[in-house]
Order: sequence, then structure tokens, then C-alpha cells
Amino acid sequence: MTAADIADLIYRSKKTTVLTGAGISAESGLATFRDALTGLWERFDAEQLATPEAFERDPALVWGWYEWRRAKVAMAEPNEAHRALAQLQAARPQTIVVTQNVDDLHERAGSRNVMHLHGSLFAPRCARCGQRHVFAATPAMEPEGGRHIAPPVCVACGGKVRPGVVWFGEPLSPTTWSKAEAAAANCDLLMVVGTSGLVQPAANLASIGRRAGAFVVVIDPHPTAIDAICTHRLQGKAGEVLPRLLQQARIIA
Ligand code: BV8
Ligand code: ZN
Repeated sequence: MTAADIADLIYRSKKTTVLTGAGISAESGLATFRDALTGLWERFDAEQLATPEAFERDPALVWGWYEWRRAKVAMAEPNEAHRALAQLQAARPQTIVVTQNVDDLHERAGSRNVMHLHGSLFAPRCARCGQRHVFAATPAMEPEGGRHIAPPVCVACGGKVRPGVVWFGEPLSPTTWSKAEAAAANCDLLMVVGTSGLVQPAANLASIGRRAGAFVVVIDPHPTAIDAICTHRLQGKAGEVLPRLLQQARIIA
């Protein structure tokens, strides 16, 4: 299958769903999970830090890591891939974007109603009472390589504020998950962009789409765990492949 064939699938699709992972933000300069984390964080394993236990054990370390990541996101810009998906959705409003990412680059590129399976860096809440916390301001500059930062105290109950993300070992929001499942089960084309497909249940959306009879197209420079169940695979960077595909599908000029 060539890029032209896949552009034809996009052109003919009546309902497209897109599942994205950290790889779609790589060309915006944000490290993916499988890459070594830069700065002070290279000695930590994301899967160790992104857990309730880690936050319990050392809240300032974990909060500092998320503030470092939030600062990186604030300094990053959406890339051609984010913009191409926003243009696809503008041309075809029935297009649904489901992301595993906790950054806001899809939204800043213009995508709407993005489903964040794993939450967001921009929705902190009290770990005890759930009260939403409003950030004082975007971190002025990225803390030098990240450092211990004591989490804010909840104004309602005095509990610790935590990042608004889904940690390993935590359940996804049932509403978000059932909407994402429906988006995968009711589309005729599921594009899977920039995810290694190792994290569950998110990666299972590809099998749900495949079982429902959708074409499943993987776009990634490297092999992924979803390659085995996809119908098509395009090797390459999202920021290069997506705009070209949508031009060939006559979605964008
Ligand atoms: C749950 C938020 C149950 C936090 C994240 C054993 C087997 C199967 C499952 C498990 C298991 N042991 C434990 C589990 C469950 C666990 C899991 O899946 N673990 C994995 C590691 C095996 N899952 C969970 O814990 C989930 N919850 O199961 O709850 C439950 C039920 C009821 C009651 C209680 C509990 C919760 C998982 C969510 C974790 N949170 N993020 C944060 O961000 O800090 S996951 C986090 O990692 C990301 O959100 C993302 O989902 C994942 C990283 O994956 P990717 O996005 O794919 O990134 P990755 O680096 O892996 O790959 C990047 C890809 O991009 C690569 O393929 C690369 O080639 C490509 N790429 C690079 N450059 C480009 C590119 N592509 C395109 N263009 C480029 N330029
Ligand atoms: Zn509280």
C-alpha cells in the first residue's frame, strides 16, 4: 500500500478517528516516553514517576517533574502534524481526535473536543477532595532541568494538589474511555499516529477499530506493537507524512 492508496482511504472515509501518542509531539521538541528523558530526569523511569505511589512517596519530586514538563509544553509550538489534523477536522467535523498525550498542542493547533485518555497537564486537582486547582501562572522559565517543587495546597481542604493526569495503575475516566471506544468502533478509518502501542487500554482502541471493520493505518518512523493488527502502515514522521497525505486526499491545499 502506497501513500496514494492511504490518501484515497482518507478521501473516501465517511468517519475518521485519529489516535495519537507522544510521537506526534516529538517534532515540537517534546521527548517521547521511550526516549531517554533529558535534564535531571534521565535517571528516572517515567513509569516509576508517573504513579500514585511515587507522588505519595515524594510529592515534590513528582510535582517538580510535571511542572518541568508543563514549562516545556508552554515553550513548545504545535507542529505540522497537529495542524494537519486540525485542518482535517475543520474540513470534516465528524473527525474525532483521541490522544494519549497530556500536552495541549492539539488544542493550540485548532483541534476541538480532543479526548484526553490520560488527562492533561493543565487540569490539576486536589488529591484529597478533587477540587480543581487554578495555576498561578505558566512557569516563567523551565526550572533548570527540573527540581523538587512542593505541590500547591488545596484552598478547599488543605490537601495536596496533584497533576490532572492518569497515572500507571489508575483507571481512565469511564466517560472518556467509553466515548473513545465508540469513536474507534464507529469509524471506517482509524489513523494511529506516533504511539508505540504499549500502554493499555489505549492501544486496544486499534483492535476495537479493526474488529469493527475499520481500516487501521499506523504512521510511525519505527515498528510499533500495533503493526501486527493494522491494515496499513506508513513509515515516517507525523509532521512530514500527515500534511502530504491530506494534500493528496485533497483535504488541504
Ligand atoms: C489501568 C499520563 C487499571 C501520565 C500515561 C502489563 C500488561 C498490560 C498492561 C499492564 C501491565 N502492567 C500494567 C498494565 C497497565 C498499564 C500499562 O499499560 N502498562 C504498560 C507500561 C505495560 N496501564 C495502566 O496502568 C492504565 N490504567 O490499566 O488501570 C485499573 C482499572 C480499574 C481500577 C484500577 C486500575 C493507565 C495508563 C495511563 C498511564 N499514563 N500518561 C504522564 O504522562 O506522565 S501513559 C504515557 O505513556 C503516555 O500518556 C502514553 O500513553 C504512554 C507512552 O506511550 P506513547 O504515547 O506511545 O509514547 P512512546 O514513547 O511509547 O512511543 C512514541 C512513539 O512515537 C514511538 O512509536 C516512536 O517511534 C514514535 N515517534 C517518534 N517520533 C515520531 C514518532 N511518530 C511520528 N512522528 C514522529 N516524529
Ligand atoms: Zn481539597
